Amino acid sequence: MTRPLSIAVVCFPGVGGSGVIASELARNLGHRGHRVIVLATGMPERLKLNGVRFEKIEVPVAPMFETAPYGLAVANHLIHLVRRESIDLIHLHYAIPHAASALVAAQVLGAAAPAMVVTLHGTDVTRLGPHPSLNPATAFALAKCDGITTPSQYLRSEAQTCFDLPDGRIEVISNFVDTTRFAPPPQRDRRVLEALFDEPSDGPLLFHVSNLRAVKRPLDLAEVVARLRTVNARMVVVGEGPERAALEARAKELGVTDAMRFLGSRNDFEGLLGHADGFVLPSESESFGVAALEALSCGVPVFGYQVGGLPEVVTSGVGTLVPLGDLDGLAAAILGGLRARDALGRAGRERATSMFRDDKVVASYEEYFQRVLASRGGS
Ligand code: GMT
Repeated sequence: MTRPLSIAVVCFPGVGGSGVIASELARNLGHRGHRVIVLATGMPERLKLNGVRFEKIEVPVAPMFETAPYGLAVANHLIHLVRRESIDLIHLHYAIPHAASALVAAQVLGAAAPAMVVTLHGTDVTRLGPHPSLNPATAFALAKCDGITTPSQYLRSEAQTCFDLPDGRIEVISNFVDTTRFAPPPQRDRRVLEALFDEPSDGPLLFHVSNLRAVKRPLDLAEVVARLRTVNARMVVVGEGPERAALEARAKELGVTDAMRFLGSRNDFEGLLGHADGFVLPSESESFGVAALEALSCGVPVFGYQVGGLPEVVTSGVGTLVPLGDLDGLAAAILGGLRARDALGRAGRERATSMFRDDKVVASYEEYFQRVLASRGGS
């Protein structure tokens, strides 16, 4: 680290990966001596207990607003913050609407505006980015900000096309994992997960964590369990989301309700995850896949589809990715992976610690921030 910075972080507080990464990055930067303030409409789950300063963004409601003016509230909060105290850099997670909020704040603040860095996370590029109601202003705002990052090469390429950004404009800085918190248990014990089910069984124990949105294709989880009924596979599902009811209904139709356990939203799942035989992530799109990385770090092989940036995280020695929607292939890959479970798990842990350990990646962010500041003459 060169000099300590004052950094404001803007993120969505929900259970999604962008909020997880923003919170963990804020915590790590704080530990490395930077002054960090996180701004969001609520305290992000992963920020709780982490001792990072938090400010709530207030979004006014009024009878004439069909939807609250969140983007404008972010811009104004940033303006007040910068007028009140010294801020070197504002790091905004998720481009929509944060890139436009940053642009408005920078215009109002003029010469006093700090450096603005936007991290693109996924659907801000792949789903929302091309929307005519969002694209031109977001592309303009991104062109004006001081730095842009993506967590994968895949998302960089998509973002360049979507927002018409030139080569070299986007820095790839991967997502990361706390390899101490997400670590293999000293002794793998299948009874830890078996205890969650009514009946004991010797079948494979699978695990899934997500916010159960349609993009995660959660119904495929029940399909996979049904295809692995012959070996008595069971699955633990952590997370809450709009598709949970549909998933439970599909599990019932397929007769696998007893083989699936829904634990709801919880933040302490790492104590369970390491005892699983495999992690299943059947997303149809994933810019990176933080949940997959957390599984690798716990020494658990990952199985999913060849989509987006997932192949940059899950390589062939640490799990298997099959073509999107190939449920039979996915079930077969899990069965095959079980035979090499320990070797895959060891290689996954090694990959997580050597490539994606939090302190290494946070140092890359630090270096990038310093470069951005130097390029505008601020360091
Ligand atoms: O883009 C989203 O869907 C939101 C975001 C989130 O908040 O969950 O997820 C994305 O960002 C994560 C952190 O960078 C990535 O690990 C996820 O792969 C990515 N999700 C998608 O691309 C669908």
